[in-house]
Amino acid sequence: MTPKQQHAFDKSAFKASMTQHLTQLGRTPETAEMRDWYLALGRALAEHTTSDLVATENDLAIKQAKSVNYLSLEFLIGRLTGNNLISMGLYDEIAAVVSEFGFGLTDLLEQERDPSLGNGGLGRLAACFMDSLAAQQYPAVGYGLHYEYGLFRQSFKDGAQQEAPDAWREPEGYPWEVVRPDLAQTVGFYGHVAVIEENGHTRREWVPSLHIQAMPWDLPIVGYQSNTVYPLRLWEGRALTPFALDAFNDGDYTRAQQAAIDAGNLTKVLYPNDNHDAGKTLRLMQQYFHSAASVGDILRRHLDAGHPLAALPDYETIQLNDTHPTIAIPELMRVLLDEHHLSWDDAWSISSQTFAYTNHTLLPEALETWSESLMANLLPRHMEIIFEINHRFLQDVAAKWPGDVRKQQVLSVIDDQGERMVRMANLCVIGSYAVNGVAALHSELVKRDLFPEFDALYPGRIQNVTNGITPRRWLKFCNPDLSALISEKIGDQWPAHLEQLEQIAQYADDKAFQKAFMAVKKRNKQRLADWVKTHLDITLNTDAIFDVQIKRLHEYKRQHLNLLHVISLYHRLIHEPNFDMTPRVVFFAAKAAPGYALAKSIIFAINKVAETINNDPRVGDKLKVVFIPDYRVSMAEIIIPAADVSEQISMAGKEASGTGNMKMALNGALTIGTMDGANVEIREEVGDDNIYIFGLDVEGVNALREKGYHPDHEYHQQPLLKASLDSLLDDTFTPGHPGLLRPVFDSVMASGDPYLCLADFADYVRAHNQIDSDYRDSTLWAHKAILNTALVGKFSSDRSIRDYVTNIWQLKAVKR
Ligand code: GPK
Repeated sequence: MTPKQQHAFDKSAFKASMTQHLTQLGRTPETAEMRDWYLALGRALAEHTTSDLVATENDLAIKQAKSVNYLSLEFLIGRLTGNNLISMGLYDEIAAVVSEFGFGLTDLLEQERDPSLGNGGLGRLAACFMDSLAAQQYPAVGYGLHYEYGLFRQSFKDGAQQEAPDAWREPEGYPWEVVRPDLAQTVGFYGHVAVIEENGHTRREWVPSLHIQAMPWDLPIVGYQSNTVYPLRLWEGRALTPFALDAFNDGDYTRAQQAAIDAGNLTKVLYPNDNHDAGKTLRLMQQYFHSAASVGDILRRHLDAGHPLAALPDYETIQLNDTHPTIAIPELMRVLLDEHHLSWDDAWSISSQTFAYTNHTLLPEALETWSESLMANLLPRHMEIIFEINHRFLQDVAAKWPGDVRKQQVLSVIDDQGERMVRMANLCVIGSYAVNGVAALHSELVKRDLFPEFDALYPGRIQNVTNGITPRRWLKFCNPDLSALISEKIGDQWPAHLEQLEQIAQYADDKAFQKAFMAVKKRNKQRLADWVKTHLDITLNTDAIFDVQIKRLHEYKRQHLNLLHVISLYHRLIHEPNFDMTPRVVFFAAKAAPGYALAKSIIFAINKVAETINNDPRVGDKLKVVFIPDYRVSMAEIIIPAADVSEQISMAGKEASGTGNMKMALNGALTIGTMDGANVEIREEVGDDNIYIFGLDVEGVNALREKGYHPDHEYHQQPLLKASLDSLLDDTFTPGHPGLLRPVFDSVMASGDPYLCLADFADYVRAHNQIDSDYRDSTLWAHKAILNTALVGKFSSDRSIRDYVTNIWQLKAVKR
């Protein structure tokens, strides 16, 4: 691995720098431990990326070009050191340096704690997009929050999920970040709106009663094989010094004091919900804090570069990663109206040409709404501006559909059925010049089911950009052996041009290549098996099918359907004397939101089933079930290269895209999946023979609902399903304690099986049987696996970014 280097590498200077950083940690090369060496390495490398970051930031060509500002409450970046070494083209050089100090580079890299500043796919997508922006040198800034605690760390106690805080920077700080006090912002909350008379005009101005400082921390996003480094700018909430107390209005003093205590808590912790809106005040405070600081910084950059306000859409575009940063729209309006004294029409013209919005879900429980009274209290001026936006918008609706009150009701930003709520998605669609879904099917459903009236009102505004993944982290870095094998055949340019992998297809039936490809897979399986042995003390057979489901725990993702299949295999192994199956290890990894009781019950059930099966001597090594705790990016980097089968089994219509599906296919796993999200497009690329599609599609789901769905019919008609479900009620998996797994049983029986697990069970079993038999034909399997790697080049996030650039953002690359 020797991509071209951006800077001449001076080995002895670098060694001196590392020793210097050891000194700053109070260590010498003699007393330093592994962790000290890792920190010294990170800090020594960060000197280079920081100087490239500052140089990029000061590049006049970039100031004169258009930039994208990616606003996201989550950036699930994962460890930076290994990846940055690859981007910097220094991996081998640093491995040599580190070995001269007596260490292995991979061991040192293991010292880094993952910055888990996101929940799942949405946050990881933001990280892949930053990587692809930098690789292709499209000017960009990522804006996020500097959570003191990332996503909780997960462990199991008697099979039940336990959560512990994730102090990812403790205790020495994170070597890659740099604080930028000169760029700090101040953000207001609460207070009132003052009416100011000024030479015959009245204007309105917000007088907040609480101010919180937003301190930016920059993480370097290093462009692959380029010296372009963009900032991922994360805002930390800090209480202002007591001297600012005079800003407090008397009447609000007590409340402001209480809020001041909250100030230090503002960015303490990431909300651990995925695809779910919990509606907590502190969360809205985080959202506004993030938006206000980011909008402030964007305007500062724009004005510092000497551009007129009116030209903002020519130089800056703001991408809203889901509705979480929606409040940036009224915030920009407020600044333009109240601080720069623009007219409404001028301000709206600027704002509505600046924002674009990505929708990541159709799940009703994930669509954010905020209580109008809560918002009016926390952000009184923004609430006024939202009313005005809505008032003008509803006039357009009335003009388009005269007298149609229902249209007004569904399109209004305010939901007035019951407690009055602000619908953030509606505000986004109204205030953005482009809206996109994240896979072809999803974008169609956004138009057809979620926003049909908006699509009629604004034809062409709703578009599709299919998600992608960065090939640097998800192939080159995490699967070095496969990367080397590919480069041997097609050269080493593919990490920046993933469509070139197609050239691998010609080797799909080449015996020697098949052998080499499967040998790599086997080594990756061994690496995972070793991890499992060390950490979980379970011995695995690497000849078995490694069947993998890794993603957040959610009913719609149907880990419990997978569990039912596992139980059915166990049942047959025990009860059918002639049952023969290809050995299989079923891997799960998933965190459940701490407040999501059923998700936790499913985790508990999987753990109990695993315990029973893994310790039943009748099963031998035919079947093992492994739940890997504390799923995170660095764990994914070990699991994904080892997967034979990728489980993408959401109920059709529910998974907007999925991106784990892309990662596993790229690493040569075959997908078993429904016609949902990006599975549809993966099938288009790899062909029907190289994917296992099962179950109801969106139309089938709708038809079944229409007709009336009765899970108990499935239960009574399918003996294997019934037997599997019944074992959740007795004490098969919880010896001496029958009934502990009843919540999972009830979820698909008494609760009506909202995600149709039982309806899809039979076809899921059929697809797995096909996998079982295909895997035995190792030539056939190798052929299919190679074609998966070869044919998924489309899913590079470089392509996703080019789609955004061409169809939405209109950026030009600035090569440095
Ligand atoms: C969607 F709405 C949300 C959310 O709150 N969190 C999240 O991770 C995911 N997502 C979708 O569930 C995935 O299908 C999709 O691939 C991913 O966002 C990125 O678009």
